[in-house]
Amino acid sequence: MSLVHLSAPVAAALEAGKPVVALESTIITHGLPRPQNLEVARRIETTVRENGAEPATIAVLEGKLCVGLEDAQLEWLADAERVAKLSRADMAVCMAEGRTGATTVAATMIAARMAGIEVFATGGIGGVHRGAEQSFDVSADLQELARSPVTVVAAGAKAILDLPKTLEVLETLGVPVMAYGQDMLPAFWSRSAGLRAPLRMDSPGVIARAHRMRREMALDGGQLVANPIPETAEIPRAEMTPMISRAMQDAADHGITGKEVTPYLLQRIYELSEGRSLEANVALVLNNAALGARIAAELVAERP
Ligand code: PSU
Ligand code: MN
Repeated sequence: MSLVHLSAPVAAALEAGKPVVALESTIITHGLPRPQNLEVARRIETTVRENGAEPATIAVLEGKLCVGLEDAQLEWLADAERVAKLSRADMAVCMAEGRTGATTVAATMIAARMAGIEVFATGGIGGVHRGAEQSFDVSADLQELARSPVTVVAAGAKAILDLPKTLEVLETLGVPVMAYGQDMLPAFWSRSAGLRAPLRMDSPGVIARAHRMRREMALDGGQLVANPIPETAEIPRAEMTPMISRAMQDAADHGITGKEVTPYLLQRIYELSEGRSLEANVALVLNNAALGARIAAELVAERP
């Protein structure tokens, strides 16, 4: 029996060669505040559908690697307490022990690869944390981008990360970083990080072609598409900077380490911005879902 439990609509879409977009579940359990998380998770799925692809939200539920969740499963997950946050290191253990966990970017890429899904949309990826020269905190998402052949659409990385160092590590790992429709690297809440992106891509068709070229060359790893937040939803850098510094100081004061760092910072920034960060987060994730669906549609169209 396959390790991957496909939902009926995802199984049907894959079988028919229709476009499918993978979605992560850590954003639901650890990335967005309750109760808005459920509504946002549903809106992401709807946006993928409206743009012509089938959404496949991924999570480990009682040991089962589920690719595509029923609405009741999504609802349960959004409300569940103490769900594990899974990455490459602990995903198999969670499955072996029959426990429940949400998948990060790294774990979602692994599941997508196992299910034969080539495109994945989310909000932000993990990266090299500020102060990593002391803490050594570098997300396993970066390594995974170098291993699993999935095109990941994100809005760049949050300013809780050190963006120049994140770009350096991605370059070392051989991961293409593609800004969508502009020269500058987007930085999550703002359209520009003040850094040039290594690559620029202007259409879903070219991104799909590059993905296919990697497949034909048998290159390991995926592509990172950095899609800028819509202009109307952008929050100026200057407004976010003090909140980010404060959140980082609070994390240090509370001795937060390891996989708790990112969820702690996200929650703290949400509180400090009085919900303002959430609106921007929702706008950018929906924007990424739409682009992911269009890339997936191009990939399917190009299939021989
Ligand atoms: N960045 C965000 N929102 C998120 C995450 C990152 O802006 O929800 C989540 C993703 O699931 C990502 C994970 O894969 O955090 C990275 O965690 P860590 O830094 O512990 O590797
Ligand atoms: Mn980390």
